Amino acid sequence: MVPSILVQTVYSDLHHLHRPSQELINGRFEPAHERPERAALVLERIEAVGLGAVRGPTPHDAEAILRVHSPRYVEFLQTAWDEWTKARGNWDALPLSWPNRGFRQVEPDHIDGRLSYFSFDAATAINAGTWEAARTAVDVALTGADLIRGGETAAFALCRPPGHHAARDLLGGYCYLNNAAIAAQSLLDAGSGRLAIVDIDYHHGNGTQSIFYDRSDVLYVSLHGDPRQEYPFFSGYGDETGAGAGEGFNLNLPLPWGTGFPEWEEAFARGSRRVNDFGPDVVIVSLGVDTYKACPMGHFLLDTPDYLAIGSTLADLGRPMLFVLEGGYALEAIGANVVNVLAGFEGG
Ligand code: OKP
Ligand code: ZN
Repeated sequence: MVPSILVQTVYSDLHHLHRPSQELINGRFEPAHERPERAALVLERIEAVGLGAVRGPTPHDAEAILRVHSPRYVEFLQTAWDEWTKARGNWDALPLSWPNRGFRQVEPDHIDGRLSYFSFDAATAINAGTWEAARTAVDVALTGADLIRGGETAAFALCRPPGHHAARDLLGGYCYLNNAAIAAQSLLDAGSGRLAIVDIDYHHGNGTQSIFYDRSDVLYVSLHGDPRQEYPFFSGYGDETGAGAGEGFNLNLPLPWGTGFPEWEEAFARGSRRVNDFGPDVVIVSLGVDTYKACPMGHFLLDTPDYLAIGSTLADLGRPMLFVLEGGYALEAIGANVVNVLAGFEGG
């Protein structure tokens, strides 16, 4: 018997250009967790188990990015490294203070101020190749969207850096450009009527939520660590249900530290029912595997075989599906966990 569906992967080596050296985490600098090996290991596993074909991205113009991100922000991302090296030197750019409560929301002139204005944490460094890598990750996601538009049942955009924390004009959480949101908007612009984004990364996708918060053509459903305990802390609560025309089209399912697969699956079933009721033309899955029990970044207890079940449940939605890679930092298992979702989908 041949598998009913093969998931094609879109991948580019250019993600290696983004290689932040360190991040501020838990009160100290540590080697960055979001590193090139992550994508390399996922690719290696895909090739080892023989999923669908792996292909490179096709270039898309900047227009698609500007449908989601502001022109000033995109200009900042493109020029930040040059300005930083002129002002500071040949090491990663990081912000140090933010326009918090009571501060002016203005874009300053100096690179230090601009880094702060366009970011929300100090975990998300910019190096020489960050822009090109982030820009290429968008091409990877858009090429995945093209495959779906061309009639494929599913495609996997092996994006790096990830995207779901990036808002219209904010970087953070290792994210610069919101790959999933840009792909979603491109599908809508090409004629899809409605679209669901199912975010199963361990962290709340504050960027994706905020981009579509007041719209009813994109349903955002997210399972994640409860923001009372977990990053990004200021987004992802259950009472964030959408605004204006978007009221009712945002579903957050926060779960406490220590959540195991039975409880996760129960919340996932709730999210899936909402997606079914919505009836999207396409589902985009923000696929993070930092829900894994040994992920250094997460406090859920999912195990490698659970990801097969997740893929199979996603197949039950019966919709064309674009998988977009987000987080997952347990290098020893990232390949198996990501590929299990895709293999579970193929078998489901
Ligand atoms: C990116 B993605 C935890 C600090 C968290 C940033 C996490 C970014 C996660 N003590 N720092 O959603 O996987
Ligand atoms: Zn995450």
